[in-house]
Amino acid sequence: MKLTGGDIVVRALEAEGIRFAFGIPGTHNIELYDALEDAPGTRPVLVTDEQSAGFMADGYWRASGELACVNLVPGAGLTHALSGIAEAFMDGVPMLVLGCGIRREHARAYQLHDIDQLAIAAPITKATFRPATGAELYPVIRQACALARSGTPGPVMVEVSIDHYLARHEVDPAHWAAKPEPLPPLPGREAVRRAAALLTAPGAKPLLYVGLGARGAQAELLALAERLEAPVSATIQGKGVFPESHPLFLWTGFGAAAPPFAREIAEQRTVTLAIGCRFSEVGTASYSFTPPGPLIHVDINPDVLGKNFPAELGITADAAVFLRALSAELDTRAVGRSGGQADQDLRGRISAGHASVGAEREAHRSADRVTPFVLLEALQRHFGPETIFTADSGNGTFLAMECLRLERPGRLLAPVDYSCMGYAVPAAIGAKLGRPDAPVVALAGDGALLMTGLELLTAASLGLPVAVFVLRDRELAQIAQFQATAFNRRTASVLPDFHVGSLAEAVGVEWIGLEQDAEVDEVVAAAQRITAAGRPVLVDVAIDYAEKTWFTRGVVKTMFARLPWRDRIRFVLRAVTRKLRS
Ligand SMILES: Cc1ncc(C[n+]2csc(CCOP(=O)(O)OP(=O)(O)O)c2C)c(N)n1
Ligand SMILES: [Mg+2]
Repeated sequence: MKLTGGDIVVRALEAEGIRFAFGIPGTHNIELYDALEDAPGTRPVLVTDEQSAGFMADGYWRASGELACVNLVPGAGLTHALSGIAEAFMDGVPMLVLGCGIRREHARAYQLHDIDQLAIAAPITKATFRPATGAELYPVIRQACALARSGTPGPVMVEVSIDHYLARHEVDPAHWAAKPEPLPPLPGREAVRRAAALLTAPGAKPLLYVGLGARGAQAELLALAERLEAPVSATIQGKGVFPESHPLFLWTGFGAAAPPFAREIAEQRTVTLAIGCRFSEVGTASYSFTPPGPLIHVDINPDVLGKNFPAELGITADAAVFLRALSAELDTRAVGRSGGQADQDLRGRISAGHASVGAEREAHRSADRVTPFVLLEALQRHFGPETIFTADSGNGTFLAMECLRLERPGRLLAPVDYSCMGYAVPAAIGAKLGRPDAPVVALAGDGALLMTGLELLTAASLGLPVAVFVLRDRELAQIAQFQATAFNRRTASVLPDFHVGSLAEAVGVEWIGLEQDAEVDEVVAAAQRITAAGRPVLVDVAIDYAEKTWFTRGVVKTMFARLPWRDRIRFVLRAVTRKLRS
């Protein structure tokens, strides 16, 4: 039969279960958009800027586990979208980047939007494809989607030439079968035996460290932690993979950027089992800890094993598959719960540690503005345990990481390894489309809001009830606070004033001001009611960042300690001199 390229692509998207195509149309892909208008399975979502399209597809996957598509015009559409694609690439988030290309049927030069797109996308995608014929469109898109989901997930780009969209092609849908997805790698028996031996050697005190790669292994992880009576630390992305109300949950991270109790407990462990993580710079607060050795490192991607910290044992495997094999091996060794008993001393120290963090926070409440932990605690209470939070590059991510207590993965979506500002609002829109049943709360920095806050118009036009809390400190705090510490002054990090409410009104979204702790309960409850009634809301929060996060304090300490002595002295002298002069 004969189908246009637009129809063929739509059929491939529908076959992949891609329900949303985020983007802005252009002359090159109007045929595709026309086909999408009639597609029952895939819906185009118009954004205000393509960078948001990437963040939306990202938030959609992190919240729902389903693949989405970024639908781009050549050149300008792709370059706008690069930030979102790169975030997905570094954070291990799959997406189909459906680019379109210039005419290839004639050789005219200087065509509209013509740049070498595949060269630009290559370093931030797992692969790029340019189907040579109309008949290739369907299988290539299916192949790209399978690749995006496999191994460490990530973006994959397919460039469809305008010629292929416009023309009709002779195809045979009867032969359009998807290739079966490759099975995840199985851990070798000997490797599992060695892991079990290291974890249960006489006197061994394991520490578990888990990342997003272990998101599908929550039950297995819980069983292992209890069986080994091992404390569990998570990466930022891995937050919630291990339930944080559990008495063995230590902290997000465990080094210089963690509170003293978590640091001390981790230091006393004698072996680390790291699953589904990569020890990235942000995840480790600038490599602020060394995992207690020996390190057993398990990940589906062999390239990450032992990359930043030498691994005694590197195992390429899916987390759940490995944990089940390990459990069977521990059965044969009759390893139970350290003699059938919970380690009450360890559990007591963890619980006292969390209590002391809480007491310290209480002691540093803001006098006249909103204290971060008071806000975050109220958000969890009013919006409930199913809530999905999005955060942005800035203080918000680290506050959320330290203050939220999450029971499941996919509840805190944050731009971590690429750390691109502008993520929170569009990711919240993607998350809400992916999980319409779950409340969605965005924590956006005021600087970040200036980048992608106009997507509130998208939320309003789609009737998506997301609650956006703008952390309004009037600065680019995550940078300003480093500048203040190191240089005793702030350069280009104080924001010009703007009126958040007027922005909300301009895009047809209700807004509320939140000035101080005493109003937190009332305002959060009001915001929750507005979203429960099906409408988005923007809350302008006068946040008080005076109390630094553990993360920020740890990063400053670690980076300073890494400097040669000469530079340390120079930094201190400069800051002191400036202080005396001011
Ligand atoms: C696109 C981009 N530009 C610049 C940065 C550097 N940067 C990291 S955090 C930050 C400050 C963010 O300010 P804001 O959104 O107000 O959040 P805050 O830290 O004040 O809560 C900046 C400028 C970045 N990560 N991403
Ligand atoms: Mg700010």
